[in-house]
Amino acid sequence: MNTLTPDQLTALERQSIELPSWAFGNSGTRFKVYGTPGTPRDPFEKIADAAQVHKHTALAPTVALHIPWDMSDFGDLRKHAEDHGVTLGTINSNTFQDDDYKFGALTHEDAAIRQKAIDHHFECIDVMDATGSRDLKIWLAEGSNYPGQADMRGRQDRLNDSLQKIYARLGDDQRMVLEYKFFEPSFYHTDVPDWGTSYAQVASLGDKALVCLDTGHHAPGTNIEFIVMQLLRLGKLGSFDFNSRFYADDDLIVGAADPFQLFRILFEVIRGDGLNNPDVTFMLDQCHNVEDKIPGQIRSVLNVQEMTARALLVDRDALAAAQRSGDVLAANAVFMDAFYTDARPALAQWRESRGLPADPMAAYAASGYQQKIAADRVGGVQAGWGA
Ligand code: AOS
Ligand code: ZN
Ligand code: ZN
Repeated sequence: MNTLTPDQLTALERQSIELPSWAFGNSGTRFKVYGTPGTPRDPFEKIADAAQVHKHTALAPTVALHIPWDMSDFGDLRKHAEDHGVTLGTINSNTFQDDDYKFGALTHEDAAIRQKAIDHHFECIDVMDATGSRDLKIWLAEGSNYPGQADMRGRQDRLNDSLQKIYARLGDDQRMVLEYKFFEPSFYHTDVPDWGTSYAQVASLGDKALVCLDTGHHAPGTNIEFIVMQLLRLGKLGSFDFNSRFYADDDLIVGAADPFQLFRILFEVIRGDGLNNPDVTFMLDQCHNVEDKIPGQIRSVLNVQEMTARALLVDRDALAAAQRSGDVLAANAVFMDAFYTDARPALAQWRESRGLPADPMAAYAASGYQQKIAADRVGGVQAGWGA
């Protein structure tokens, strides 16, 4: 059971996870942002750090950028990424750090402010042209705090109008993914709170608009794997933002809080042909507030790989037979057998056979890179306030 078949190993070899540039910057809570020695001072150093994750795992060949946090000469940044063995991925827009957006951006009552937010997305599409990125990811911090404060219906209509304009600007090979989040920073209503709203909005735009599912953006107890199944079934799952949470949008290391949930999600990904499907981007959206960032990202991609391996181990023929015959406990046992199988020794051996470190965490620690950046870099920046 704990031996991975050649087909399963091929699936694992093809697995690709996109890292967020902001995971390498300092981050924290509203109470305190702790600095970490060696934190990147600009997007170029973030890319160099992300490349370390790929170097030790062969799992993370692309890096997502955030505009304006990662504003640079994108021709140079693209070349720098390629020189480091990675490429630039999803471009994330930002309409949540400007005073004009206090009462909304793409939904704002004032047409001039809406246009400013639309123009920002046009700028992001220009960046995509320069970086060669395919996806524009939109997460909106818009909503209201008190009943009666805002006309929810009017905002939904204005949102659709703004999204139509952004969509019309996309190139033939470009896509838009619309992320949902049930609350925060607004606490009464959010304009894109759930997958249904995101789906309704993107479905009205066209084939190049899809849903982004951030695993931390649901109410406690939500059956996230059901949403994964449904979006894959509808052909509308464009991307994941992987992370884990104990309480709200904690942005902790994926698989740290609930490995079984990650397993269940990945099982539905495999069941729905979403694994290694170029139409579905597997991104991380995490912050490392107290732990070192590069090993935090290495741990994260390994967690995804380990749970993917376990999900691949589910005996789907036996599961289907038990499901067909109504054998509840046998079906559950097939599922749980795979979940309880420790794939780590097999994965370590397999990594070594491919010229990778058996233990990427140990290999990174031994590499001296962390000590080198701590000595070389002074004055690293906070995620969100980067160059
Ligand atoms: C915010 O809660 C969302 O998860 C965003 O995807 C993301 O964390 C933010 O836009 C930083 O890029
Ligand atoms: Zn996210
Ligand atoms: Zn989030």
